[in-house]
Amino acid sequence: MRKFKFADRILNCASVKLFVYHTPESTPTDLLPDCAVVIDVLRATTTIATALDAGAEAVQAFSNIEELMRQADSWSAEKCLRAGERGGAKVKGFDLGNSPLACKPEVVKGKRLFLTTTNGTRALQRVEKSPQVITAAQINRRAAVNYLLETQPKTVWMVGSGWQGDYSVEDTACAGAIAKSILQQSDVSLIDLFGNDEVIGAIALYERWKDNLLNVFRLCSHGQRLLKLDGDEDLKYCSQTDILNVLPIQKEPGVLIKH
Ligand code: 3SL
Repeated sequence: MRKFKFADRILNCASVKLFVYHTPESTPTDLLPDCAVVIDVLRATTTIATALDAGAEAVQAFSNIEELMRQADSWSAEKCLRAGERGGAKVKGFDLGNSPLACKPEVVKGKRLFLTTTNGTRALQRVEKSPQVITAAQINRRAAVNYLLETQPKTVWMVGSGWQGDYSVEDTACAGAIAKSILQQSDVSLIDLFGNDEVIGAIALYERWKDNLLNVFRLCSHGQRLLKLDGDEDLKYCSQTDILNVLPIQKEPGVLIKH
């Protein structure tokens, strides 16, 4: 990833408009943004960032298991890992589930992850035709912010993955964390930056929980689901801020590589 120093940052991003959509279903169907930021903190976009940081060649996302199997079967066996979950649990017969903690360099280095998840991969599919698509999570928030400050897309949609059409608090909190950081690092006014009211709500949510993200992850419905699957270590990992300097970016529809 290309790094740039704080002093190099363009601090005037008056032309950037941020929009937050809580779920893929709530995005407009007749429009696309200049840049889509797909967020699934628990856990798809945390796993994608971790896998790429650990040296995976790419992560290819599928909403459909049959299509994933078809494409993975045509890939060289030693460079392919089938990964994914349904209801949080590993898909039967797959190499990996959707735990970011399983994405160790010795497991994923040089390999392509063929990944299917309940919501995150659907959110990616919803915006895959946008000119720029990146993914973000709490663990790589700063990398996403830096990219947006550097490239200054005119319209940015931060799309939470939610859970089967319903709102997920952790995705909106992460969108708020990104919006807040952009606001702090630019000289743009609130009114110029905010594209919809959801941005104001997302920042307020993040401000309320920013010192206690793990607590809200343990409280929220998907956190509860993961705790029943013994997922507390995943919650702890996913709740950390800015621990990875990696930015997943879409190079072709559904295929994410390290920027
Ligand atoms: O829904 C998704 O995309 C997943 O991230 C859900 S889970 O955390 O793997 O259960």
